[in-house]
Formats: sequence, C-alpha cells, structure tokens
Amino acid sequence: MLSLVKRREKMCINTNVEQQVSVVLLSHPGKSMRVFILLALFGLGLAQHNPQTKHGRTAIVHLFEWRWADIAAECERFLGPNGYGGVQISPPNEHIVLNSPFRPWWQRYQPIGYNLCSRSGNENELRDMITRCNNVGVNIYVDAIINHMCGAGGGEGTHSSCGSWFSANKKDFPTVPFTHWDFNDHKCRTGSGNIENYGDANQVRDCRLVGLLDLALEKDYVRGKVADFMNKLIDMGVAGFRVDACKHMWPGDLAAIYGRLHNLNNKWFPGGARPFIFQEVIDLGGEPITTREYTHLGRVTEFKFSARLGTIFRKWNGEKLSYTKTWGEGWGFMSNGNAVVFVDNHDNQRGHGAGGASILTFWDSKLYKMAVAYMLAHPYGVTRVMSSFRWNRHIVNGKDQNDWMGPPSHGDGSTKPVPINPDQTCGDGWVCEHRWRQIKNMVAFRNVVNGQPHSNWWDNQSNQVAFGRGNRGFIVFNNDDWDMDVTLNTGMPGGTYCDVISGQKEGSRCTGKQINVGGDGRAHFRISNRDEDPFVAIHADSKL
Ligand code: QV4
Ligand code: CA
Repeated sequence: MLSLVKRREKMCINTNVEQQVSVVLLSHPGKSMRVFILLALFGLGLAQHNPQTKHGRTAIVHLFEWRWADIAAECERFLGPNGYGGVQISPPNEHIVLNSPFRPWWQRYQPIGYNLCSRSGNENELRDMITRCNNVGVNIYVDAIINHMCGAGGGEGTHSSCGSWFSANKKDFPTVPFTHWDFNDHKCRTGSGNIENYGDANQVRDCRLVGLLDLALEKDYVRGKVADFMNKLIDMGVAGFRVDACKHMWPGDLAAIYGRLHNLNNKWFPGGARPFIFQEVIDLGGEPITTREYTHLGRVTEFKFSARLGTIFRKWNGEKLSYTKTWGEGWGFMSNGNAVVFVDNHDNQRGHGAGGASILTFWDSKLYKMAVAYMLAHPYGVTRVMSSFRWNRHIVNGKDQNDWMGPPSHGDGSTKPVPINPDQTCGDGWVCEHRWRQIKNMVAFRNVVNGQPHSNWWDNQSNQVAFGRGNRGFIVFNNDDWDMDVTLNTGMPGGTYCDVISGQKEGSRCTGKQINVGGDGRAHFRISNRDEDPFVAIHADSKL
C-alpha cells in the first residue's frame, strides 16, 4: 500500500488526469488493483481541484489585508448578493510584527506560530467571519504559509501579532512548538543557507527563501503540526487553501499533508467534500521545477496567464488580441481543470514574485477592466479577482521604492476599516476593484454562462475581437486605436439586451447602451476607441 502510494506520486507528474490514469492502467495489470488506483487518483487528486462554491458561483476575490470584521460585512452586503463564490483571505496565523520598515504587508508571510490572531483580527472575529460568509453562500479560502517561519534575522522577543515569545536566532517557536530540530538547515548545501540558484531544485526546496527559516516537512512531527493548523480552520468552516510558496516544498511532503486534511464541515458543505487546494507555483518557463509536479495534488496558479494577458492588452512585443483565439491550453498553459487564473496578484502588482512591467493593475484602470472582463468571460480556469489597497507608488529605475507599504492604517499600525461611500465605492485608500461596476457585472456574466462553450469567435486580425458563451452571453472588445463598426453573430436569442459594461439592467430599464439582437442572432456593435470602456457585454439575464 505504501509503495503504491509512492508510485502514484511519482507517476502523477503529468498535467492531465486521463494521462495519469492510462499510465497507471498500463503499469498495473490486476483488475481490482486498477479500480483501487482509479479511486485513489480521483479521491486524492481531483476532489481537491473543486472550489466547492455554492449556487453555481464561479469567481473568487482576494480581499488583500482586509480585517475579518470587514470581510464578514462585505459577504453579507455585497459578495453574496452579487454572486461572488468565495474570498481568499490574508494569512490568519500569528506573524512577526516589524518596525523597519514599519508594518510592511509582507510581515504576514513570516509566521511565528499557528495561533489565530493577526493584523486582520483575532480568533473570534475569524470564526464570526467564516460563519457569516458561509451563511450567505460565500466560501473562505485561507492563505496558508507552511514552507517556513519568520526570517532568520527576525530576532527574539514578543514582537508578534498575538504577543507570543519566539526566537528566530535559536529557531524556537514555543507556541507550536517548533525547535531547531524542525528546520532544514542541515539539508541545505548553499554557502549562505539561502536559495542561490533556481536552476537547482534541491536548494529551491531545502534552503531558505529570502532568508525565511525553512521547515523540515519530511518530518512526521512537522507535517502533523501543519495539518493540525489547517484542520482547525477546516473544522471552523473554511472551504480550502491557497498554499504559499509550493515551489519550495517537495510534492511528496505536500501530498502527505493534504492526505491528513479533514473533509469540509458538513454544516455548510456536502458529506465527503474535500478542501479546495490551489498552490502558488510561479512557472514562467526556464526552471527545472514546473507546475506539472503539483497539478495532481490540487490546482495551481497559472502565472503565464497574468504575464501574457498584460503584454497582449498593452500591445507589447507585437502581441495582438486576435492571437487569443486559442487562449488557454493553446497558449501552453496548464490544462483548464488545473488552473487558477488572475490578471494580477498581491505580489506582481507591486513588482514582487513574478512581477514585471507588463502586469496590469488598478493603476492602469482602462486596460485593467478590459483584461479582467476578458478573463471572466473566458471559460479557462478558476478565476480570482484582485482587491487592493492604494499605496504611495514611487518607481525609480523600474523598482517601486514603496513596494513594502502595508494597508491603510492608523498611527499605531492597526489596519483601518473599509468605509463604503454612498456611490458604493470604498474609501480610505481601499481600491475595491471587485466593486467596480464593470468587474462586478462580469462576475455575474461568468455565473450566467457557466458550463457554456467558447463560441462565435470573431476578430479583425488586430485588436478587435468578440466571442460568446453558447447562447447565454457575448462580449466584444475594441483595443485598436480606431473605431469599430461591425455586425456579428452573437448566438443569442433575439431581443434587446442591456450592455453590462457601460451600465446595467435596473428593474426593466437599462442605464447603459442597448444592443438589439435580431431573430437570426446578429447584432450591430459600434465601439469607439475613445469610449471610457471600449468593450460591450450582454448576457441572458441582461435581456430587457
Ligand atoms: C532579507 C534579505 C535576504 C536575507 C534575509 C535575512 O533580502 O537576502 O537572507 O533578509 O533575514 C521579506 C523581505 C526580504 C527579507 C525577508 C526575510 O522582502 O528582503 O529578506 O522578508 O526577512 C513576501 C514578500 C517578500 C518577503 C516575504 C516575507 O514578497 O519580499 O520577504 O513575504 O516577509 C518567489 C517564490 C514565491 C513568492 C515570491 C515572492 O517562489 O513563492 O518569490 N511568493 C509567495 C508570496 C509572497 C511571500 C512569500 C511567498 C513568502 O506570495 O507574498 O513573500 O511567504 O518567486
Ligand atoms: Ca522549503
């Protein structure tokens, strides 16, 4: 049995499940054995690819650095009513508290232990949020930092979010407890103890990522502590995890940890439902470690999607929107069922991680709205919308000097609440992209067209494209520097539809452009390149 499980891990280096199954079938002749292995593959693998969203909801929002109390309110007043399926929250566990720089956002990626008090709130507030979001059909996904603890230079004392004592010098974290036996330094073969060369998979997994104390996840004891932490959250009602820094952990160690996770709490989820797992692996090509080593364990973040979409909408390197006719696997991305996609994330929007100048963010709002709409209209992947805070961006020679700045805060460093303005936007530096009309309405579009095929593609061989989703929705983009005036086959039933980009349907009236679809499914679109939003989207529920 053990050796079988080991073989399974080795064989599942393929991206797609059919391939995995056939490899297994070829190498194991016994019939009952085949059935067992098939079950094991589907049970341990596929189930964790399911985001477990409720009511046919299809998009997740990352409420980066939000307080638990604000997320709970947002679930009830906005996310539930507008069809968002879930929230990725910032790390809930105890983390280091830093003075210089003062309270950077990234202090939360330096765990001190697994007590549940953080910059976003305490355990009671966390529990209240999980309950209230679940009650309105919105899932919570936890950002789990399990590769490491704080930086080796993190000192000693009680400068931690729950006030627990720890010593980075002695590698002593008594609340878990972890001691120096539980870290990887003996395995790391670099002079500095840090990862020095991403071309060497051993050091990427066994050495310190930017000086962060690297956990020995091959130890049963360490796996147990990590699984206990995750299980506590599952029992509280979370639907799954964004697992941080997976490139830096061995797939076999992750398989062992995921295998220990409880089923989801059946107060809110069906019996036997597995936690959704999506793993952060930045793979833009050119390194020995690829996303393929992780796709059998759960979904994986597709960073190529974010990087390429930015270049396309910016029209850099001769890229054109018309080239996206084969968007998805056709562009060398991982298979659809394995991917989590996004236009930007909390790292690359400020030059961390796979950040590059091509990444589109709220700072380039016109192109950003188009790119997010493209992502939400397209069937590829589980989609994640970013929701940011503003900071004093100050770029010198391509590097943002203020890329460390934390969320809107009071003088003592505590995070400010998110105030909602009368026009439904957010105040106090919270950007709330997920509330922008164009983005909110495209989340609804994605729910309405769920399960429908990509259809009725049209392009002008430049940057004007259109596509539909069966007979449920249609979207048209003009990213050229000239006007667009075309008649297209939408595949939609005849009638008058309200464009959900320039406005929306309110009761029986439309606050934006109206689109007339004839009995033959054809409709006329005029989109000026100078429009505030040079794209148009209609769907079954926007019919007047
Ligand atoms: C500094 C020096 C090191 C030195 C160390 C000694 O730079 O050379 O060895 O001190 O102690 C911060 C600082 C970094 C500092 C480190 C440790 O920026 O300068 O090292 O802390 O004190 C976030 C930030 C990092 C931050 C980290 C921990 O992005 O800047 O480091 O949090 O606070 C790769 C990975 C990928 C990763 C991405 C950023 O493959 O997994 O880099 N992305 C995830 C998260 C990301 C987070 C981490 C991983 C780490 O999305 O937000 O890093 O949990 O591509
Ligand atoms: Ca590691």
